[in-house]
Amino acid sequence: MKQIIFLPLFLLIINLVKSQNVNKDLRPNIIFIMADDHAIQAISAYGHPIGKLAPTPNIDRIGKEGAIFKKNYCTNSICGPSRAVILTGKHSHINGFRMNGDVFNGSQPTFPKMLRKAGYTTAMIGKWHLHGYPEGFDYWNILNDQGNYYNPQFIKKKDSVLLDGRMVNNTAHWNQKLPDTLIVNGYSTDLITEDALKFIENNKDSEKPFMMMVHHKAPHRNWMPALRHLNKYENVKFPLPDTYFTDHKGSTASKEQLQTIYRDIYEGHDLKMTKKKGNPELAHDPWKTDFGRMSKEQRAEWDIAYQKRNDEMHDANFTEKELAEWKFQRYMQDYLATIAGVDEGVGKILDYLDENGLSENTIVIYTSDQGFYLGEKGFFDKRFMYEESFGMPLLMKYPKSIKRGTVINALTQNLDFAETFLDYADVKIPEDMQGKSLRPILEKRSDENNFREALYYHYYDYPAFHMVKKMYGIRTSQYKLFHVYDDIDEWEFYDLKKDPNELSNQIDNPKYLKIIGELKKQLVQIQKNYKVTSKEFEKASTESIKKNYKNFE
Ligand code: SGN
Ligand code: CA
Repeated sequence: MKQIIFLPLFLLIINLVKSQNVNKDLRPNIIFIMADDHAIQAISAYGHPIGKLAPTPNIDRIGKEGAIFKKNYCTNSICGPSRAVILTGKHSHINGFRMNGDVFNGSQPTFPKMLRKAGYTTAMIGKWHLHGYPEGFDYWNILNDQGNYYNPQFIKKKDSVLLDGRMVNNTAHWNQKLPDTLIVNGYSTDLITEDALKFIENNKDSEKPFMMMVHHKAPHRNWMPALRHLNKYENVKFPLPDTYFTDHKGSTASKEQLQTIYRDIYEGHDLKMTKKKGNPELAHDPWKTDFGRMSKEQRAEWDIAYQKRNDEMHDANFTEKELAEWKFQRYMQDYLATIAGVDEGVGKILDYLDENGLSENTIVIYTSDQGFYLGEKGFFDKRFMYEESFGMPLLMKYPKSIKRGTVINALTQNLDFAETFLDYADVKIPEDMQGKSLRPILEKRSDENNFREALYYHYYDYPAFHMVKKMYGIRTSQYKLFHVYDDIDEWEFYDLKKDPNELSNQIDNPKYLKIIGELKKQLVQIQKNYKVTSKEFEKASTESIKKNYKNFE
């Protein structure tokens, strides 16, 4: 009797196990973690003195267990555009999202859509900022617009129904007041991490592989650390960049920007400076939504953490120069303390993968949407084609195919991410994508020196916040040439070996005449290859644009 019951049960179990093995899709899971405005200088694996004082052990782990890219760049150093390039594998002039505030055309092919079609479960959690709801995801839970650090508003895939009446062509009306029910109490970095862990938990036993994008708000302006990190760096003195007080000789665009720490940063909103000693009321704080949304308890803890330091500042009677230096320290302390939260989150995800036997078959990527200034040339923010803002951190691990401790020096770009993900998922890379899979160089199957001769860059967002002018240009392994245009017509050229800080524009140096001539030709060629047309410059008034681009198309 017993045998009669147990035999079918036994066969059922055997079949179940068998069918699982047969059906299990062995392609790797992909976890794509991206921070917002995380500078290379602030990741300790890159060896910069700032990173050493504020280590990021968990982010570094990705590089140690896998690869670190030393020369990775964006194509357009600003949030939305970088995200659109990453999704499409196409430059801004092709995917149509040139500057923040544009609306992403969600009907175009993107790597998440392709992965989903090829059998992946796809998710997008955190900052999206493309002014249109995500498409191509089984699950999404995004911050509204830029997002806030404290008690942020999240919109979930199902919530979009609530807003349906206000959606036009899949465009969320970002400025409309969203229902308060979408506010989630807590700290944005932690909330995003928790949701990411939940998603892995829910999908780890599925037959399908998953691709999850975990996109943090931190360390974006106005740099509000988690309560547990408010005092983390208060006693650390960060090295002031040699170029902090530069006069920007040779660069009108650098002279005319509005992103200088000691001039343009908001003392209350950004630096949490108070108006008076002994009073927590903030100095200049034009937008009330960041502090105004904190609960009474959060705000009380916050005020206590800053009070002593702010009072000391009031007592100090600084000279102008001393105050400028003090502002740099406060900026660094807060910026880096928000990164401490991100690093802890990365650690939680890596630990979860290890503890659940998922590490071997999961690709983990860490990057930022662009680089950022930590006081170099006196700046915060990004946008310029100089190294700090043009460069992007990139670390990637996949134990199955990437050797521990791999260092990549090839010129790579965010333009290559989509192609890389598709390649690892065995999905054919569409021919009209403009980047290249990084897989061959990661697996050392091809010589990284031949990966790419030159990078192309184009920034469009002017006139706009921070007033960084429009510019496009080219970077090779040794040189950088870019044209600042529209209400100006100025070229900048740097020999990066001789002048890594890009302080001395050599555009008129006769010694470089031949090299500059060659680079200009190469720039026209690279624009042709990437299908840049004269339309791109239609609105620019500069004569040299008209001269240079009339023979396009
Ligand atoms: C906000 C910031 C700017 C920043 C842009 C774009 N000001 O406007 O400093 O350059 O976002 O950043 S804030 O005080 O409102 O934060 S991006 O990363 O989204 O491109
Ligand atoms: Ca950004």
